[in-house]
Amino acid sequence: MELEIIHLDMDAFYAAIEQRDNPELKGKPVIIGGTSNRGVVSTASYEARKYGIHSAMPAMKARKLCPHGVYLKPNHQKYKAVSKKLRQIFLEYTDLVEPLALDESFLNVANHQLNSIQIARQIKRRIQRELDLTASVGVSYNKFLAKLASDYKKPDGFMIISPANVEEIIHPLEVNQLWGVGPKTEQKLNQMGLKRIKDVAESELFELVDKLGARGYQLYKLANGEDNREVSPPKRPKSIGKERTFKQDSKNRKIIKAKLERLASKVAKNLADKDLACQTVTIKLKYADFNQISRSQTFNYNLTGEEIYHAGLEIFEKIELEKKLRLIGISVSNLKDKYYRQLKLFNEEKG
Ligand code: TTP
Ligand code: MG
Repeated sequence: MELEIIHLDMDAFYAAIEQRDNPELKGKPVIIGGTSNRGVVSTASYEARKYGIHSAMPAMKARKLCPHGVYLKPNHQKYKAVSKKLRQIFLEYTDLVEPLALDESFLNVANHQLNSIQIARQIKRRIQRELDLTASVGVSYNKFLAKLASDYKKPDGFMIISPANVEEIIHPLEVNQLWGVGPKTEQKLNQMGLKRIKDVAESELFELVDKLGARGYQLYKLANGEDNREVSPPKRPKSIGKERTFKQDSKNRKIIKAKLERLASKVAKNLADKDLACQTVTIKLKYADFNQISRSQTFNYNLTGEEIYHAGLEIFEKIELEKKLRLIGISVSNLKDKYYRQLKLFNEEKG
């Protein structure tokens, strides 16, 4: 049970960004959303939470609770940009990053030379220095516990849950802190006399399964600190490509290269939009008689932007055109996260 999972959750994310960008708002109750009477609150600064304001509260109610609060419209573009920067920091440590929301991610750092606690502290410090924001961070040996840990001392929290302290920390918590337990399941558990995680951990498994089915088994495991869900990065495409048929079959290398450049720039843009880079470039040619060939080249570093065209061109230049071409295509594969510094390279640089 290695401590290799980190969970990070930014504090009062939207509100903290607005306070950062407008120092007059620091220390004040700031409410994002709820600018129109019919809306709901997206989030509230910790100062505003003292008045009982929280996410998803109707604006009307928030205004009654805190009439002198500063109510702002959300600026989603800005929050997305911050989220992207956070992701770039995370990807310097591992490519096993699973975002749950704009401001929240799991990291599996098992493969890094530093240990998870060092990494978690470093990331927390960097978020403070580079983004002027605070995150709450949890470190543990599975996802459920890492998330509980990050939530434990919010805001600006740092918490480690290890096999040695797990019971002491999670046993006193209410059952709604178990992953996936909403009001309905909470009620069922309460009706069984189970109010705290300790009660679930020490209950009879067959009774839980009897009342809750497979979910009962899962909750029993969680209550005992067990969770075997992997940190799984979002699925990325296997390859991205573009191809075009010429209006007229052609053997004119200049025309073909111009077409290749346009296709490559579209592929590069598509890749960049997804924050990806590639290590393999493939050129596909279809001759006028419909015979088709493809040639690939693989690199041991990440290619982006114009590098993709240059790689494609290099491949194309080596091909002897037997006949007129009907179609040309370029595709990229072996896709990598653009911001992920490969560990090997990283280690070599250091050594
Ligand atoms: P949260 O992490 O749930 O909340 P938070 O970051 O504002 O506060 P904290 O983590 O310190 O408790 O959500 C992140 C952002 O997502 C939040 O700033 C605003 C947005 N959000 C909504 O727009 N509507 C919602 O109902 C929730 C819960 C969040
Ligand atoms: Mg948050």
